[in-house]
Amino acid sequence: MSINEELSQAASCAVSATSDVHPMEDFLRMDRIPHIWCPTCGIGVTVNCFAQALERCGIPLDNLVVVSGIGCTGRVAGYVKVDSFHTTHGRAIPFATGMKLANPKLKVVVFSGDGDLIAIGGNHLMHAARRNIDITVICVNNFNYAMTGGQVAPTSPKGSVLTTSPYGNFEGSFNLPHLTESIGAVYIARWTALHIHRLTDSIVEALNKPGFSFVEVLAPCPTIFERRNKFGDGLDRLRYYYENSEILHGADPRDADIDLRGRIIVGTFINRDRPTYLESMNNHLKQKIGDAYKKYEG
Ligand SMILES: Cc1ncc(C[n+]2csc(CCOP(=O)(O)OP(=O)(O)O)c2C)c(N)n1
Ligand code: SF4
Ligand SMILES: [Mg+2]
Repeated sequence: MSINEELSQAASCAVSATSDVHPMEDFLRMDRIPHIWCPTCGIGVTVNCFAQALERCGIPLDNLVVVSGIGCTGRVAGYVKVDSFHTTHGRAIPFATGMKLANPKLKVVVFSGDGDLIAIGGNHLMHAARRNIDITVICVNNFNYAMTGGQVAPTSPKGSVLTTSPYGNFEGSFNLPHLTESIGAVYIARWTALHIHRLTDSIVEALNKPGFSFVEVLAPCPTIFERRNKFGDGLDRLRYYYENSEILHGADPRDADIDLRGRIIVGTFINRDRPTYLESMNNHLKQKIGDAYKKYEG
């Protein structure tokens, strides 16, 4: 596919459809549109991919819950037409964990930003992945705390110019595929907002994968990150992704570091199996107390 075809597909996800009926209307709360996101922000593209994944994943929507934290990405919970919860900053994962354990039949999806999930919520991410809690986490990584004006985040690449790093960020940043691989996630993929088909496919795979699955989406934030770092608007950033991203399925996540202006490795890095938290608990207690233990199914 040419850059122009890819860009026009991505752009058509970011702006309203020309017909009166949006193709994803069954999955979105159209009464809440227009949404709050800036033109060419990558969050809208990601929501569109998620809606398409919901259409394809085969999971009954009555059984699916979306949980978001706080931030521009955190507003996703308000636009999806499923049961959804807009929780406090950083606490989407513990909230989701509680729901999954209270009702294991639910498919629980956490959809939030890099600051929410990796900074204030980083500890919760770590323990949910370690325990292999059966949830899917979609992380929109725009390399900053956008909603609060663009503070530096643990995901901001070295050299990033942001509100709190006017001379460039000097801290090292997290490589999210490597981080989540080392704490135990069973499915890990990274795409950019340009890779709409591959991102949609990965969300479908993640939704159907038992255990802790993690999908990182590198998304333009034209209003803050792209502007301050002189990357242009969101479409310029998509062009940058086109020219600089390389698909390497199965690559070692340690090689997936992000440089401010360097090559970006994307793909499905990890797809492995291990017992979920509830499977481990049921097996353990069955072994310990035998027939006295009634399998926990919620
Ligand atoms: C306890 C608490 N601390 C700080 C804030 C302020 N706050 C709101 S959103 C946000 C960062 C959001 O960043 P991210 O998750 O990356 O979302 P984005 O806006 O970039 O999509 C912060 C620090 C808050 N709402 N609550
Ligand atoms: S500030 Fe950035 S992340 Fe927030 S809506 Fe605007 S472009 Fe998107
Ligand atoms: Mg962010």
